[in-house]
Formats: sequence, C-alpha cells, structure tokens
Amino acid sequence: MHPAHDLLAALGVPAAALRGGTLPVRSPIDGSLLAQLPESDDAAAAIGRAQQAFLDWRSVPAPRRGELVRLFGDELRAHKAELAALVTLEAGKIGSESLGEVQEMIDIGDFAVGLSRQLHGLTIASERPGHRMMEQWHPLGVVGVISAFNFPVAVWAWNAALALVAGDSVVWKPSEKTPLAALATQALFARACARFGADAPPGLLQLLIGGAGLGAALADDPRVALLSATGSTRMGRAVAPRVAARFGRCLLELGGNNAVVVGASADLDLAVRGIVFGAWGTAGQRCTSTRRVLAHAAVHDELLARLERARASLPIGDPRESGTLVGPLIDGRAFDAMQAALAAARAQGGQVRGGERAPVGGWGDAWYAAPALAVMPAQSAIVCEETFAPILYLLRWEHFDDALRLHNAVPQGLSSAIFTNDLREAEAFMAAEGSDCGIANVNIGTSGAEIGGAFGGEKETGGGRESGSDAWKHYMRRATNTVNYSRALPLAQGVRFDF
Ligand code: UN1
Repeated sequence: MHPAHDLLAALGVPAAALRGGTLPVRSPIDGSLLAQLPESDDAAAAIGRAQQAFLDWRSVPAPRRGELVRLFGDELRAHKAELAALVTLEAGKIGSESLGEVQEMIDIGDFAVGLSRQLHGLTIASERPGHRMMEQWHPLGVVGVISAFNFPVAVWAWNAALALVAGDSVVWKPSEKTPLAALATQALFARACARFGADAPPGLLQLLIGGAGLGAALADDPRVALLSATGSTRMGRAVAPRVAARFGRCLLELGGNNAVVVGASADLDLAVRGIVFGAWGTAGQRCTSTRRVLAHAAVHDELLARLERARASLPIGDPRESGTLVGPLIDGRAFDAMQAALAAARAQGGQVRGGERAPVGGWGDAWYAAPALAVMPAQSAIVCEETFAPILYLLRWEHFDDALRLHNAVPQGLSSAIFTNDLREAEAFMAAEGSDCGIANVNIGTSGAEIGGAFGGEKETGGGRESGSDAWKHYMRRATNTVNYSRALPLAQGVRFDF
C-alpha cells in the first residue's frame, strides 16, 4: 500500500475511496500515482444539499455553531502530524511548512470560536425622536470555496471556519492537484460533526472533486451566495464576471508580485533572512512569495552577494527529509513556466543565477529547480508578471520616491515589505502614497502572514479580504433595522406627507 493510503486511512478516508476514478493524483515529490479519484459529476446536487443544510444551520445559535468549529479544531490538533504529512506528499512542501499550514487551520478555528460570540452590529443614532436604528448580521447562505494547490487546506479553513460560525454551509472545490488533503479534511470535519450531534445538519460541507467545470458551476449557481476563490488572476478573470452576472458576491485572492524594499539603513541580517524565506521557501509557490527586491544603491552589492551565498547553499531535495528547505515544483508545467520566465529575464538584460533543474532521487517525473536570482537592469515586462516559482528579481534605486514608484508599478497588489531603520521611510511605505498592497510590513518579509489580520490585496489580486479582522462580514448579510417606539410616525429628512 502507498504511504499516502496509510495516512488517509488514519485520517478517516478508506482506501476504497481512492481507486477506480478518472482523476489521477500524483505526488510532486517523485511523480508517483497517489490515487485515482472519482470525480464529482453533479455540482447542482451538492449545492442543493448545502442549501438544505444552510436552512437549518442558520438558526442554530452562533456560539453553538462555534462549538462545532472548536471540535473540528480538536480533530486537527489530534491529527496535525498526519494531515501535514499528507500535505507534504501531495503539495511537496517541507515538513515544517506543512505543519505550519495545519497550525494556520487550528489558529483560524480558535479565532472563529471566539468570533462566534462577537458577531456584532452597531446601534446608530436616529434623527427621529422615539426611534432606534441598529444593524444585525445574519447568515448569508451557501459559501463556495475554490482553493489552490499551494495551500491545499489552510486557505479553505480561513473561509470555512468563518462561514460555519456565520451560519453558512460550504461547498469546496479544491485544486485538482491536491484533492486528497481535502478528502482528509472533510473526513476530520465529519468526525467533529458526529461528536457535535444532531444540530449539525448533513450536507454542511460538500466537496467537489475535479476540474474547472465544477468551479464554473459554483460561479453560475444563484444558490451560492458567496464564492471565495483563491488562485491565479486568470482563474479570477474567468470566475468573477460569471458571479457578477447573477449579482452574486465574490471574494478573490489572486496573484501577487510582492516586493521587499531595502533601504540604506536596513539591518541586512534581517533583510536577508526575510527575503530568502520569502523568495525561495515553499519553492516560491506562495501567493505572498517575494518576487522582487528593490535595493538602495548603497546596500545593493552587499545584499546581492549575501543573497547569492544563501541561494547557492539552500538544500534542495525530498521535502520529507529534515534538512531540505526547497522541495519540488508542483509539476512539469510549473518548471516550464519558470524556464520561460528566466529566458525572458535574460532576453530583457537580466543576469540570472540558478534556475536549472535539480536532480533529486533520480525521479524523472518530479520537477525540482535550483532557486534563481536575476539581477535586472530595469523593471521590464517579465518582472511585472507573477511566475509561480522560486525566482527573485533584484533591482536598484537611489531615491526613495523611485523605490515607491517601482514598487507600485506592477499590476498586482497583495503583499509588500520594507527593511529599514529609518522611521520616515517605514511610515512613508505604510502611508496612503506608499505601498498600494493589502499587506505592507516593516522589517519582516512578505510571506507568512498571521491569521489575525485581514488577508488579501488590491488591483489584480482581486480586492478580497479573508481570515482575520472583520473579514467575517463577507460571510454574512447585513440588515439595517429602524424601530419606532414612539406614538407618532415622523418621516425621515423632515418630509411631510399629511393626508
Ligand atoms: C497563499 O499563498 O495563497 O501569508 C496564502 C502567507 C500564508 C498564506 C499564503 N499565511 O504566506
């Protein structure tokens, strides 16, 4: 039996569910076939089951709904190692990053449990005597979640934990590259539901296994009140207009092209640590990965030397081995895209170090690449594109205004960071005229955000905000209530209508 099947059995997914279907699932570690999954053929029926579940779930008190998320968190804690090992097998992340991903699920669960007692609206002063205005937040409906291979379970959890305490049901379409982690998560959730008892209606979480057609079905179905989609800008462009056409709500978390600005006063030890993890950790396959470094001329050469030393020494290999820091790309297409980007960088005047295929384990159908560093003469076309691979572009600036201009001159707007000990630079970077991204950090890198803040970005990143802060409001509908406790009926704005 494949080790994946042992893991899945421990997580509650029987081996029989992994065979005989049409969707091959391969491990990027060695290209081996992990499963041959049956694909979902009736998205409408799944959405119908979720809709039915919503009708019951919305009237369960929110703190009780939180109790279900708490139980799910217990399952995650108890099975953290197995679920993380599965993420490593299926997505190719190194062990500590996979554990971090499951930890992120646990953390958002805790956040949501607390939130389940804090889904509060406002009381607002009315202009009319004897009147009170308030707002309430009600459950929204079925929430569709489209998730990407690179965070196969955490990003779903950001959405699902909030949706569940908000009183919504969830239909989840995971990436067809990582459906096993989704199956395992669904099995853990089913265990939590069984412990929770009859208040959890069947159908609360539906899984759609398969390709883009299922995502399109979620986009088009008017019963899906909110579609939260994480992935490429191309995917967002396909999904968002379809949801808009039926006046549904979208929450988009699309591509990033995240930069680190390094000022002349920066602590280079910190900057190098933040950039190396951000650029080459997760083999460059986070939407928050650092793609660009914009270095002040005074530190450019030293930074380049230190980055190059680190780059050349990063251990590339099987992500199951403890010393490995850079695992495989998800597949051969990702490797080809990386090569195409490096060729473009060279053609545009870049000096490229690294990027070649790394032979690991003698596996022909696994795609490991040496991290790449490209010193660019200008922010040319390829630098403005997101390539989901470990490529870091380095650019130079002399005046802070130029750094900001370069920083914001890309179509994406997810994450950003500045390393500086100059208070003026730090504050200017976070100010209105500074970074135009949804996330702007000082003296930490672009990737690895905590769940407590709102996560997402502007421009082609899609504008959505998930996870912490008040992102929960996306998953609820707001009702404004005006109550008249007087014995008269005055009209607002002083309008007279006497008859
Ligand atoms: C993603 O890559 O889609 O901030 C999400 C981070 C992680 C989430 C990334 N917490 O890097």
